Parts: sequence; structure tokens; C-alpha cells
Amino acid sequence: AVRRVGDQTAIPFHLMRGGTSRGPMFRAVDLPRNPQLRDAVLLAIMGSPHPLQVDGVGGGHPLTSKAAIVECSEYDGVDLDFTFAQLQTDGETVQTSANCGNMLAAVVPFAVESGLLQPEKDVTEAVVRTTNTGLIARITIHTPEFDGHRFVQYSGNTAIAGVPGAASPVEIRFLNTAGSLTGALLPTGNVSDDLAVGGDTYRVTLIDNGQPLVIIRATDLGVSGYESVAELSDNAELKQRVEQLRLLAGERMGLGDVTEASYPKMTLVSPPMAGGALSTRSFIPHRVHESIGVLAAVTVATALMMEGSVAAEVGTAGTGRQQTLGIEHPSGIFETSLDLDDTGAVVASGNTRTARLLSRGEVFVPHTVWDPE
Ligand code: NQM
Repeated sequence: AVRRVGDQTAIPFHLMRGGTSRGPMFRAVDLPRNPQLRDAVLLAIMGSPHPLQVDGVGGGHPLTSKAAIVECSEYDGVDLDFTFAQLQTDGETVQTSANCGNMLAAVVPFAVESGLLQPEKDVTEAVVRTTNTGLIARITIHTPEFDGHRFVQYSGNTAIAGVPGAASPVEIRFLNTAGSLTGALLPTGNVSDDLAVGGDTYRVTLIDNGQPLVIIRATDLGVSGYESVAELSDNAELKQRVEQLRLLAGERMGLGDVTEASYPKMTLVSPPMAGGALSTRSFIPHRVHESIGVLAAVTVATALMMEGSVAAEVGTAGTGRQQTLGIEHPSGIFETSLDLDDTGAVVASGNTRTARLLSRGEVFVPHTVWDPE
């Protein structure tokens, strides 16, 4: 339980890697219920804002500035409620509106580790709902028995691009991802739109199948789309243009003024070059992603299946009701499987991640930030 230790408050936590992201995870009972106070506590825990988050446990990058809050769900057919919080190195925002499919991969392992979920078989399946958007995911992990009790298996043969080595698979299946934040798969009603910025017009696909995305051809922005993360990060002119487009796209997508928001994410697309279906570079939304977000990959793959989209023009989608699409990114390929209905609409998707418990114990914040007593 939360306790006061000297002039600090000690909060139980598990530090987990989920997919290609990392962050502290908490049981809801161990954090303040009041959202303002909760956010202040999360900022103190992570050490935000600071470029290195040196006075906290954040990793100095948006991919390692993520936190998770998990509790048992009261919804029918749902086991766990998961609130994802995106923090920044350079801002005081704590965003709980968008989803993160990578941290999601650590939710069921965390629930077992923290006693929220009791494994009963070699494979544990749980339904997780994100409080961020109401998204539902069915997740399975391995929970073998050892010395008379079940534990979360972390070792295995599943390698995912962007994470060294191999680990035990976490299978994620998404059902209701369309319109997660914008209310519609195509928030403008169009499969492509024109955005005019600085005297130029850019054709984009504005789409949300779990993550609001602005999909644009890399070459329309004067780059190939095969650059390294460092090369894109150093291109100030490109970053400025990408941000101008994002602000405009946010309005068009009904998201309002997205200046302070971590979405929409910007996805630069180009033809595949490593055997996948499409090549991508993602701005999330300012830093360049080392790989790609899970729901971002699902969303760009969904766009690839839509005739007339910017993604379909540069990528190579197959045909058939079930597709496995390789989404290329700076550190490899993300594979997502899509289920389509008779009309060609994507109705479900699946992907494989891995996760690992890295550390657990108590994380400390000054009692002036939160004193539970
Ligand atoms: O889109 C990073 C990540 C993400 C989000 C980001 C994600 C998703 O890789 O589902 O996973 O886009 O900010 O963790």
C-alpha cells in the first residue's frame, strides 16, 4: 500500500516493458483518484518536464515516458480496465485520451504480477478495456506452473522488431478500434483530403482505426521515407512542415486545437523495400518513432486496404478476407493481421508483442506533491 516514508510518499509499482515501450505500471488503488492530483503525481514520478527526466524514472523519450494504471473492470465480459498516460520530456501534459498498444502488451502480465488476475491455466486470456477510448482487446499470455504455482512466462522465441533478443509472445486481438478518438474510421468522411500549407497542397489520408493518423507520402515532403530516425530528427524544415500539417489535420479530424496533444500521429509512407506491404516513418507527433505504434500500424494497414487512400497508392495490399501485412519501420517490420468483412471493411486485427517485468517495488514522490495521510 501507499505509505509515507520520511518526507516522501512511497507508491508500489512495477516497471514493465510493453512491446517497444517502457514505463511504470500502477494499480488504481495506489494512485490518487482525483485526476489533477494523479497527473501531478505521475509528473513527479517520471521527472517531467526535463529532457533527461533526471529527477524521475522516465527514460528521456516519449516511448519511455509512458505510465499505466490498471484495475479490475466492472464492465460485462471485461476483466481489466487500463488507463494509459502519455507524458513528455519537454511538457507538463499527462494525456489519457489516446491509446498505446505497446504498453497494452504489459497489462495482463502486470495484472498477474500485482495480484489483480489469478492465472489458472498454462495460457491466460483476459479482456482488457482502455478507459482512454473504450477500446477492447483480447489478450493471451503464457502462465505455466513452476514449483506448485503459476507465473508469467517471459522467456521465449518471439522476436519483435525494435527489441533486442526474443521473449514469450503476448497475443493481442482488437475488435472495436474504428474511430477511437475521432468517432469515425474516416473522420472527414473522405478516403483522402487536401491540406494547404504555406502555398503548397498536400494529399493526406486522415484515418483512425485505434490511433488517429495523418498519412502522407514521404516524397510529397521532400524526403524518401527510408531515412534513419536521426536523419529525420535533424531535418528542422521537415519537422516544421509536418507540424503545420498536423495542426490543420487535427482541426479537420474534429480533434480541435492539437497543439498540446500527442495526436494525431504523422505517418510518412513510401513503397515497401524489405518485403513488407508498406514502408513508414512516424512522428509521435514531434519525435520520430524508433519503430511504429501498435495501433498506428493497425491504422496504417487499414488505410492500405482502402482504395484511393494515400497508403494504398504506395503500398502493396493483397486480396482476401484475411491478410497479414508487414508494416516496415526504422527498426524492422511490424506484422499485423486484418480480418475483413464482405464489403472489404476491416473488422478485427491481431498482432504479437512481448513484454517483460523489469523491476518492482516503490517509487517515491515528495510528500508536498502527494501526502495520502
Ligand atoms: O499506436 C507511441 C508506442 C506508441 C503508441 C506513440 C502505440 C500505438 O509505440 O498503439 O503503441 O505513437 O506515441 O508505444
